Amino acid sequence: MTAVVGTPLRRKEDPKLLTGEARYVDDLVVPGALHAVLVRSPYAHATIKSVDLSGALSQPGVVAAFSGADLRSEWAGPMPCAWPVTEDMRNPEHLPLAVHTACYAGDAVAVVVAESETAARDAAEAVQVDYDVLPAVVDLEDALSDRVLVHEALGTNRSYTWELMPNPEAVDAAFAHAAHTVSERYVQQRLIPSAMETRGVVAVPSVFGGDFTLYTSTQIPHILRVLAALTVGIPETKLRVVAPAVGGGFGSKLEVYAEDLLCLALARKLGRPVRWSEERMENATSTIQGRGMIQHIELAADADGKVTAVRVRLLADMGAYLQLVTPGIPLLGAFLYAGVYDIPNYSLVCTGVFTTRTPTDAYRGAGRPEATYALERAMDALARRLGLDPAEIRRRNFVAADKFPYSSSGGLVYDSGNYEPALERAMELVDYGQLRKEQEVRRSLGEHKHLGIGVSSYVEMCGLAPSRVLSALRYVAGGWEAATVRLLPTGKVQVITGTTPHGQGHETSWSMIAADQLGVSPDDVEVLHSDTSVSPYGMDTYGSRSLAVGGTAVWLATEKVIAKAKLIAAHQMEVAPEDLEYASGTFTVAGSPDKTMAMGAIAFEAFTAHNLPDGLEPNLEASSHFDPPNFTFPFGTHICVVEVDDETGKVDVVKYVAVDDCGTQINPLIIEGQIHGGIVQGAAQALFEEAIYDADGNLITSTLADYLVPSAADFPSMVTDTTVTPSPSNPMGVKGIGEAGTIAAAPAVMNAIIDALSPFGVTDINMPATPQRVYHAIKSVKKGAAQ
Ligand code: MCN
Repeated sequence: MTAVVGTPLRRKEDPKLLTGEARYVDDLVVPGALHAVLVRSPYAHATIKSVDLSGALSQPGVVAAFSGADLRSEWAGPMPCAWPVTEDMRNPEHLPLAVHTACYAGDAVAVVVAESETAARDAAEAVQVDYDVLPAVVDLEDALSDRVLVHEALGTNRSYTWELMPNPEAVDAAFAHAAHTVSERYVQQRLIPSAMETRGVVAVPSVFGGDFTLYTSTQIPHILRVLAALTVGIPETKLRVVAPAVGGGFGSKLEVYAEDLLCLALARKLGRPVRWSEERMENATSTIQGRGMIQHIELAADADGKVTAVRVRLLADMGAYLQLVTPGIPLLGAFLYAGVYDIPNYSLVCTGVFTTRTPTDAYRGAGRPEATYALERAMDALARRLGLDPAEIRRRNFVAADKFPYSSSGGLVYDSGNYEPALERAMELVDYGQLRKEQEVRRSLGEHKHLGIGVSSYVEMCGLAPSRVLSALRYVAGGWEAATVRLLPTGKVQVITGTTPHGQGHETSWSMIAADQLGVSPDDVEVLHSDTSVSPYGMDTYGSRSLAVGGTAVWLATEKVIAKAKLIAAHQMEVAPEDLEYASGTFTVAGSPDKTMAMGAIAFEAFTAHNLPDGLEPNLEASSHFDPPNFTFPFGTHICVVEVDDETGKVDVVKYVAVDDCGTQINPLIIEGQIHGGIVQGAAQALFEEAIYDADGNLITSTLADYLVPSAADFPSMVTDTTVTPSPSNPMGVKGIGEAGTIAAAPAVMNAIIDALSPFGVTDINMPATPQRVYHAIKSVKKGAAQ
């Protein structure tokens, strides 16, 4: 059997997904199911004086309606936040339905349950809520002043202040002695994760068994099971959580949502299945949002442009409440503000702030795009200050290849890396020297379309995560992953994984790993996942962890299977186990190439158990729980080329080159797909997407007509390449790739735009760089120069 790992195998899950055969939550037919519709606050901040449900209850088909007060006794605990980042973090009470105060436009205040979705929607409009409108606070710096308190009881809008200051005096000294410094302020606008499938839930009770099945479009069935059990007060053993086909999540479905808990509580209360489907506009206001941060970054450098210190201050927008990992998101980037550079001194302070807006939480990259953005923009600012080419300033500061494993001043140990070849390869692919010449020519001719070249070198921390490190960061769960590998009597293979794919191709990747290890075809491997009854243990999918942790668990389980198979083969062939050699699913007696026994035959012997070694258990199956010793640190360089029209402000991406390194590659085709999608998502932050709120806290980009999600037509074909630097953090040497494109792309695009506009003296434009913003940036510097 030829090895498949490393080959671009097409994804085996795709035919079902592409032909409509896959079943999403909304496709599930559940007889007798009631439909829940939530009544949401139209105000960003308001006291709930009363909720009158009578109008709804009198509508045809309505079975029940409840206010937050009515359901209060249903909750065994508040909505969970699993990451109390500091001991004194302030976490306001958060219930699935607000009782006293609505704290963002979209906060749910009542629920109507009816025989049909239409009946429930009509009746929801008849619910009368008497609000006392309170002032909103949408601006982060304004929120910090505590002029308006989001949660009166907390007495402040600060949730926490988290510091990473190994040696603040050394940082101050580096700045005091620096030949050059730059001080930049960047805004990470809020983004709306717009998965193809909006959220959906069906909770099915067993009236006599007292147990519940929760079908939900989640990335985390395992984590949800534990936390829903605790919040709704259902014994964990009575709750099964199933994530059927899930149409993307990008972090937004790494969450315990009010609707999951409400459907369970309502199913318990009413004794009937209860379902809920999210509308696209609801998705904009009531699914978590991403980013939302103001960043102050300063770099100190010597006369040669060698950076000696980085100092960072962050204001992170929590939104109205702390969701599952809201406070920890900035921390996932907080250790990476030195990035790929050997910067000896480091200081960072992050303040988490409440505003009357939709809660924020994980969105593709979660903290790491923010860190990479600030650093890569600041490196370009420093290059301009010194008159150096952006590529040259990076070369002068890269962590040298012989320094790995590298202990960063941010407190991480980067597992492996070799940064310069990725930069050089990207420059070669984009034809960097030629582009710079073309840029000069265009400038000298006074053309209106300006060429801009943006470089972004990144390293990220993924493969979440060593459980002990998570504990040190005060995260309440572990970071291990589980897998079971089972040989069936016919020699086919079953892999049961604790990961929860929702677009990443795990069925294919895990099949490839098991196939090579056990000498079968990937088609002979069945991968089971995303159902807590089938895979009872798992930590699910996020943080580009699934391959490095979950895929490794699969690999380790196959090793155990092979070890047991060896004992059976040796017994059957009447030789010592040490005399057997193993390759591609076949044991061969050393020195006797004709004496072989294949894995399929061993599986059958293990199944019949007629002739096994004394004391050996029947069947050929093994489980593994892998807790990695370290994160993995993928890296690379992306180069974006733009044309900016100074008469219209329009930006066109004309070329995009990405060179990424995710260690050993399982499936290069999947990797390429992940990079493509990731880049467009990152570039969309730079060019198109922004959740815009008015001063009263209303989201004014709540439809896909107002919130610009890019299409294929908005982006040119990308040129991708990879380098391969295996990770020592796991036996296969793999690193994650699911977020890399997003992490690298936004700074590459923005650096390109600023590079194009540097002759005008434009040094910053807030994202997204819309034509209006670009145009006004050019006009305002021209005006400034004329004055
Ligand atoms: N892979 C590989 N070799 C490597 C690295 C990865 O073949 N060296 C393959 C893996 O086997 C897997 C895929 O690439 O099939 C992604 O693996 P990994 O980097 O481990 O990421 P996860 O599977 O943990 O996916 C999570 C990641 C995150 S955090 C977000 S956000 C994201 C992303 O994946 N959301 C996605 N990609 C997405 N893709 C889709 N279609 N939809 C989403 O919601």
